[in-house]
Amino acid sequence: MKKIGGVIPAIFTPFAKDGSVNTEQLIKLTEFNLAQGVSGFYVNGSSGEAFLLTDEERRHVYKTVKETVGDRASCIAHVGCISTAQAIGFAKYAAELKYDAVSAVAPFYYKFSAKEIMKYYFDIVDACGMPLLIYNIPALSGVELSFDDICTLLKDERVIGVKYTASDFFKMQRIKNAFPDKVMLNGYDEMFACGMISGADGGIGSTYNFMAAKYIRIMELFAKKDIEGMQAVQNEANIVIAELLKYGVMPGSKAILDTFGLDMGDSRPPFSALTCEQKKTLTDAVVPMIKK
Ligand code: MN9
Repeated sequence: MKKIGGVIPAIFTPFAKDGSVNTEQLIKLTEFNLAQGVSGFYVNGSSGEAFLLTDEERRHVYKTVKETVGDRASCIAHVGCISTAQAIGFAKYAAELKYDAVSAVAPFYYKFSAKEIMKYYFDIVDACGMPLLIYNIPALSGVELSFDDICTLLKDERVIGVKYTASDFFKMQRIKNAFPDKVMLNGYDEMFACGMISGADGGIGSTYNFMAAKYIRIMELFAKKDIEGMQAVQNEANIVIAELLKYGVMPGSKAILDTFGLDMGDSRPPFSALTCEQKKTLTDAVVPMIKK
């Protein structure tokens, strides 16, 4: 298994005019990310609109990204679903494709008990034999994994770490402190520097798709203990993110990537497409800061 850490984009899924997955642009976006110097890929996560894809499309995305990356960076397949069997199906496919690890959001919607959620994770690792990264994103999943639940999972050697998309840095720090050898990946890009200070080994995020350099820089500055430098670069990223959030992360990011010569298309309904005017207002406001 390749070492997982550093700056890992949660890759977006480009769509063609007819709404289908745009394979050519997905390959181009993967290469674009590699050229930015990213250390890995998180495939079919929230940013990839995984829950808006059919099973067949999701498999196609795993395959396309992994075949494009080859051995040039680590690849993590997000396999999370409400159904354990469906998640296992994706995890087995990721194993076949030689992904480095799988990751899964907690099963959501039905308010499963902690016991049921623990079983879901253990069933996935038992079935696929792959290292697993817990995906903790309570704001979207509605499932708050407790400190104790996360520790129970991390005690298993097959559970290699957490993608921590939450702003409770006290909890992040406690987890890292309890399991210093497990990988902690920050989830909210706007809090990347806070995550680094709280013990993260890097991050997984959507805005890395177009401004990975800023996060790579924050990691370098952290290594040099240059806190003011970290603040300055995080501030640049946050000026962009504050604008982006007005339009929605996926639709807005796709409009930004279009200005870099990619053709990302619109996000899938029920996300609404941005108007040409909205795209222009957003990109005029943020692209100079991204390129800074
Ligand atoms: O987990 C991403 N979360 C989602 C990572 O896509 C829901 C983040 O990268 C956020 O998109 C980003 C903006 O809030 O921090």
